[in-house]
Order: sequence, then C-alpha cells, then structure tokens
Amino acid sequence: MTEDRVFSKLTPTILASLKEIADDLNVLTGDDCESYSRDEAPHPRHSLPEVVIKPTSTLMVSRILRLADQHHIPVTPRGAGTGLSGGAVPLYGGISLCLEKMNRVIEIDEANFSATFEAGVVLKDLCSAVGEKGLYYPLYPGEMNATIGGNTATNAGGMRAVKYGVTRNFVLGLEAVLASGEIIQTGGKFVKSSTGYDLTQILIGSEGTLAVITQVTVKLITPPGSREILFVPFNSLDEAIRCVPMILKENILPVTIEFMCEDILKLVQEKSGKEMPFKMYPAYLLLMLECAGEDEFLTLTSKLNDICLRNGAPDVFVPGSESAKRRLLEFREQFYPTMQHCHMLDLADVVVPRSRIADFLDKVKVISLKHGIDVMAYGHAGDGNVHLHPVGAPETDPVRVQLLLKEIYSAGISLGGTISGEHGIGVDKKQYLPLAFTPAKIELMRQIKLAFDPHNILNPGKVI
Ligand code: LAC
Ligand code: ZN
Repeated sequence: MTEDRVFSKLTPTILASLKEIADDLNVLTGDDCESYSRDEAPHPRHSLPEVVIKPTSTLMVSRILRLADQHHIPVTPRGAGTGLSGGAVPLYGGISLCLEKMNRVIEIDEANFSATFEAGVVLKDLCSAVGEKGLYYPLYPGEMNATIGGNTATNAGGMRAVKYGVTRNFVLGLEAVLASGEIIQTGGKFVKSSTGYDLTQILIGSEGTLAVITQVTVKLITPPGSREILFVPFNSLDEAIRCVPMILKENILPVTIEFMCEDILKLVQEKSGKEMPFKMYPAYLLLMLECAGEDEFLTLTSKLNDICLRNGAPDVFVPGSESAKRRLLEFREQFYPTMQHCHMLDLADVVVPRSRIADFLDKVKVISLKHGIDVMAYGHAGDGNVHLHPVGAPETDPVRVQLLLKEIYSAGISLGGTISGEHGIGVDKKQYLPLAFTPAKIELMRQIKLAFDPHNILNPGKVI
C-alpha cells in the first residue's frame, strides 16, 4: 500500500456520533490517548490516535467500523498492546480500537474440547477459566497479559511451539467484523473442514489489516502431566544448537527447547540482582518435558542425559524443586525486558528450519563483524525461531542497523527461513518483506487486503 494515502480527520460531528455509538464512558480523547500511541516494540513509533474507543460488544464494533469506513477514518485494532512489531501503533491517527473491555467467556464446551472467548480476554483469564473445567490451553507466547485476540492477530508462538505449534494450530473459528461493518463467522467447533477457502487461517496473523477479530474459538486439551526441566550447559553455542536435532531424532518431543548464552544470563543477573541457580557456561539448552509420571520422567531424563553428554555437554542440571524450576523460567522470561534497558537497537525474530540454526548463527556472526555491530542471540531452538538483538550506543546510525538487519534477514531466507516467526511484520519489518516475497506474492496480498477492506481503513501502513 502506498504511504501517501489521505485519511479524513475526526470532526466534532463524527466524534459525537462515535460517542453515541460507544457511550462516552468508552471513549478517550486528548492526553488520555497517550498510552495507545505505541506498543512494546524495541523502538516504538509514537503516533497518537485522535480517539481511543473501547467497544463492549460486536455490534458496537460493527457500527464504529461502518461509520469509519463511510468517513475514511483509519482504525487500528488493539488488544493489550504487548506486540513487538509496532502493529498497534495508529500511524495515521484516527481510531485506536481497543478490545480490552470485550473480555467475556462466551462458552466452554467440554464435550467438544473447545472454548469461545471475546477477543479481549487475556491469556491468564482464559487459562484459569478452562482450568476450572479440567481443560487446558497449552500455548504460552510468553505474556499472560496479552489478549487472545492479539495472539490470534499476530499468530503468536512462544516457548511451547515445539510440541504444540502456534496460535493458528489451536484456533478453530472466529467472529470478525469487516471494514464495512459486516459481521462474519469463520470455522467452528470442529477440527475438519474442506469447505472452500479457509477464512479463519487468513485472518490469523493478518495483524488487524483485514478485519477486527471479536471472538475466538480455541481447541483445548486435557492437562498434561508434570512439567520437568533440564538445563544443559555447553562449551559453545554451536555445540548446544547442534545437539537439538540429535534430541528430536531420538523420538523425544519436549514442549520447549530454548537456547541461550552466558552474555544474556549475566545481563539478567546484573539487572535483576538475582543469581543464576547454576554454574555459568558459555551456552545452554533449556528443555521442558511433560511426563505422565515419575517413571516416564526417569526414562526421558536418562535418555536425554546420554544424548547431551554424547554431544558435548559437560553436565546436565535438573532443578529439583518447583521453585528452582520457576526461578529458571523466570530468568528466561526476563530476557526481553532486560534487553529493553541494555542498548538494544532492534529485535529480529527470524525463523529458519531448525537444523539450520547453527549455520544461520554462523552467518550472523560474519554479518555482525562486517558491520561492526554486536548481535546477541537467544530463542526457540526447537522450532528454529531465533531472536537477535543488535546492541550498541543509542546514537548508532539507524541506517547501519537497517543494513545489518537486511543482511541478517537475507541470510535467514537463503537458508529456507523467513523474516518473522512469531512477532509479526507490523510496521517495523514491513520494509524487509520484499526480501521474502516475490512481487507476485505481495500483489496477491494487496488484492486480498482490497477484497476485505476496499477503502484501506484497517490498520493502514502495516504488513504490506
Ligand atoms: C521471547 C520473546 C522476545 O522469546 O519473543 O522472549
Ligand atoms: Zn520468542
């Protein structure tokens, strides 16, 4: 989409109509809009919406969109604002449509192992609601305060993708509102469908550019057994990464396989004032297993122990108590919040076939040296999703960082990967999309966008 589109400004008359639709109580203007001008992306672009509206029903969303479409007012949908690619930044002002008040549990269907939630339900509440019925939603994109609507809009992934996949693998159906105000239902409480184009899947990951997701129906499972953790040190990152395919080849499917280096662990120690519970080594794999009982745990641990020691691990740490496990996971969860205060210049979340992570990281090392910019790496080793932080003085020329990132993305693509594994394109990675997609594919995406949103009012300036 071209950047020179002209949108209408909100007039007092339109604002009055919006207040009539949404009720004064759900409308913010002026300084109250400040925190809706950004999300949690590394270099947030602040762009103030002219108004923030917090609808309380799908019908309200529909009426707001119909009005916005008629007057050509841009609408930026938003959940909890925890996105990392600038997807919720209202680039052209207009309406920030925040779905946080649409937070009702619509239905938990125990017979069909499914549940339907309004888009503003946060994961924490989703999990406890299904937990009360003895059911379980296994995905964990890392932020329990994120909304299920936001997770769906970005196709959030996270640490449990090795075993469970990503959001699109657990969404069965949606209710969404088109730019015209039309309300549509897609999919349903069934796992099979060969009935035309899959509109559920096209809306998942569309980052609010095609429709506003108002309800999400998810698949559920029964709660897994106990969760056990192995924390495996290595003398180099290369050795750690090269051990991952060896584990998977042995037919062991951990929930999580994360990789990390001592640089980031030391930073977390320093910033949090908390000691890492284990001796420091240059690199680690963190493995999480789900075990039906003690016997399975012992069998898997002994198998994993052998594989890791055979592949260069000097030791295997098993945190014994629940609190030791929690402490380790908390260390991992502190990576991004810590990096936010450590001269992070950007954040990439390239995904490559998992067997190519080591080759990818070798290439990143060469690119980093060439550009004279350090790059810190950690991420989801079990599914090939690598997080990279170029780091340096805040005054580092952004053009240099962009050139570095362009080469990093190209390297990932050349190994069979793509630009974003889980954070989305938003606005921050839009310029790199042509590296991954041919003009014909981008044109196809434009045509899809046009079919859903002919006047381009939905999250303009994002993705394409
Ligand atoms: C993580 C976020 C940055 O994996 O995706 O910590
Ligand atoms: Zn991640």
